[in-house]
Amino acid sequence: MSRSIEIPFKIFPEGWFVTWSVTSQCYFNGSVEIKSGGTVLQKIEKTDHDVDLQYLGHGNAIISSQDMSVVVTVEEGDPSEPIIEQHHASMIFNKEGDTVGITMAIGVEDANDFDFNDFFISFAGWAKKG
Ligand SMILES: [Ca+2]
Repeated sequence: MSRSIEIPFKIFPEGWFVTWSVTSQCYFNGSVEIKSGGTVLQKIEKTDHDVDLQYLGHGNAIISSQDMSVVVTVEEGDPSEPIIEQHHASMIFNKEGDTVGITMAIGVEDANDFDFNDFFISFAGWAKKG
């Protein structure tokens, strides 16, 4: 039985260049979907029981909607344990004080040791591409 969580966020303005990368240290199989405006921009999967740090993938997009979310699905484990997360965000400013970049990181917990490293998704969004 799979368990999942959807984490919505609206911190990147429409039209920004948003990049992401995903790692895992969990035992279970699962997936991470990056969405904008309800459309899945990328689905990144973990398909083994290796608990060593794994780099699962990365991607980028000019986002068409500020309404973004991450969906983390874990295919195994105790179905009574909810998937939970903690996240933070910060800004990068130019010398005039304008916001030129925003970073965000999401730590996801899939069991009961609360290390929040089972899936880790980091974002960097930029007002300007290239
Ligand atoms: Ca954990």
